[in-house]
Amino acid sequence: MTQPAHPIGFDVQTLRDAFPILGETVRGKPLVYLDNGATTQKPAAVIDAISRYYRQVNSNVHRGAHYLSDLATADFEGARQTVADFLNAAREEIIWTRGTTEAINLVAQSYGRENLGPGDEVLITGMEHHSNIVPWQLACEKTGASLKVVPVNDDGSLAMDAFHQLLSDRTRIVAVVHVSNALGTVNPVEEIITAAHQAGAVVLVDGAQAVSHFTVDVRALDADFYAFSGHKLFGPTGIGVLYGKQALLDAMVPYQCGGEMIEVVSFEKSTWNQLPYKFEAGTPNIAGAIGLGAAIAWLDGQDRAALHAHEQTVLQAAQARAAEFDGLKPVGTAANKESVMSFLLEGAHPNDVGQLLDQQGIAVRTGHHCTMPLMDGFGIPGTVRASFSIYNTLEEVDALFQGLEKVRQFV
Ligand code: 7TS
Repeated sequence: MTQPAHPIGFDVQTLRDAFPILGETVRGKPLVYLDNGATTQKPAAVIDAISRYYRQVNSNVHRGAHYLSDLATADFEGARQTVADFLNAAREEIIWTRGTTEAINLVAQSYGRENLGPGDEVLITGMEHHSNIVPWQLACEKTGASLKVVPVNDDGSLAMDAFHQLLSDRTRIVAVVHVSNALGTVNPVEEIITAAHQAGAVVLVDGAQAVSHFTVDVRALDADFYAFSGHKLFGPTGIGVLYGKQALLDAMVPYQCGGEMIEVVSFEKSTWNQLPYKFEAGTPNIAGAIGLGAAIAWLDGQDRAALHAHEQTVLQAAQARAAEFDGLKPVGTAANKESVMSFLLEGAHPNDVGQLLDQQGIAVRTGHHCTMPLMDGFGIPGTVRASFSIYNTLEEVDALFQGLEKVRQFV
């Protein structure tokens, strides 16, 4: 297949050259990396920023003790400003976390425990990742609130009629995934946020699978909380972001306690530091934050509309091939989708398909994708998931389907 025409300034090969790992071979075959939902690869700009930090800057932050400490603090806080600009938020509203999981736990344990009580409801959807289910279950157990779930339609879209019916003046919190990791469905978060606010609820959006595909403006969305992970946005692991509206964060109690997050400590009473430090106990992941800042700066330097158009071209091509492939059953065919193709192959367990593809150098993920209730709803144990990113090509789509042809000969 030939690459389609893209707006000037986008060339997938040039883009691939920015990612050192894409030139690797695995099992003697060129790497075909289609597991971007799990984690994306990192451009040299990110790897270099982390290396430079450890080689030339390494010091603890906010201690003001010496030259390198000041430099590390400036880089670390500069990265926070980069994230704030990326989301159209204020610097004080950006809390560093380990990732999406920790960001959601922070809100559930702090805002949730403080604001929920018997009779209150938390509304989530049937397509949430476990990390946007279990923290709410725990918060509900501890407070006497109950968890309600918006069902998912057969095509993997959200049952919006049911959402509007389930939303009531008992709903305190709505927690919803922006883009489903298992299906690729893009949820109508604008509509959800508007309705939730009318009902008096706050909304947390799990943006783990969204921010790498399209721009997110938390103010335009009017999201109350927005969470994402650095490693799914071309940045390092171990760093993520919780955005929260300043008024909400100001009113919340700390989630973890220790150094950095306090103002004054005595044995009688301690007081909290200002935002965002109130939620950042202990020495933070300084190199991670700097690496994530570098990832966003790198992404900002790209034509994001062109990247998105390319991703959609690759997804459509894959889905078109899937529709013609005997015995392939797609899982998740909603109209509005990002770069995820989940499927089953007749007569083959997803894990076996994954292993046979791996032998051909093709990396996909198989299983329940940390969405067991969603898989239960479809009556399946899991799927094979090819998840694409900006650097995947139509040749790689060919490789995937050639790989699947071979799998079919085995099963
Ligand atoms: N929410 C969604 C929608 C996700 O896709 C993931 C990770 C998380 C939350 C948790 O992110 P973490 O960085 O805190 O772990 N999803 C996947 C995946 O689909 N395959 O591996 C991890």
